[in-house]
Amino acid sequence: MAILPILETPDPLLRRVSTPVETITPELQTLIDDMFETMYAAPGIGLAAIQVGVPKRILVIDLQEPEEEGGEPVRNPLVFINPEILAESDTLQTYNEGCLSVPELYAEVERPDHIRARWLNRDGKVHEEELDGLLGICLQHEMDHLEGVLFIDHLSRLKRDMILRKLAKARKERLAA
Ligand code: GNR
Ligand code: NI
Repeated sequence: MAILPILETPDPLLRRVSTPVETITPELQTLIDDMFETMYAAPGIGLAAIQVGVPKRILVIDLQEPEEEGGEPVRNPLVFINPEILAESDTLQTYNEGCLSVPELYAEVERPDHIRARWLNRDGKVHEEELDGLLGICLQHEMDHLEGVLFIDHLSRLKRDMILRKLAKARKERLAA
């Protein structure tokens, strides 16, 4: 297992459209294991393969929500290969999103509040389910990565430019330090 470097905007790879997985090989299983290790270490609740530089339609998600208030987080690792959205609700929900590839910045993003999705799990078995709440949001955020889309693309031009300026400034300060 290995922790992989996470690409950050404006890395042009993050804008690539990822290609479908044709066969689930042992190499892909290793990549999936490494993606989980990388996501848990970050820490994050989701990760798309392109965020570690691999343009394939693979996502991992683990919301790590405590089963009860104040309890220890329970691990629930989910793998989504070649995910598709079959339907989405007209009703929207807003969530203060962040992204490991847009470090330290959060913004309110509006998305359908539930979706029907189909995907393959790590064994290649087909799943189809209605997803809502944070899992629905996270899957939509990760699926955007497969199309080269970042959460900041959903914001107004003004807000996005403000965020990109902040990022460039932080980067400059980091280099100067
Ligand atoms: O860790 C993450 N948290 C998060 C919070 C709100 C909405 C989406 C996310 S996904 C993000 C990890 C990430 O960048 N995945 O691509
Ligand atoms: Ni992200």
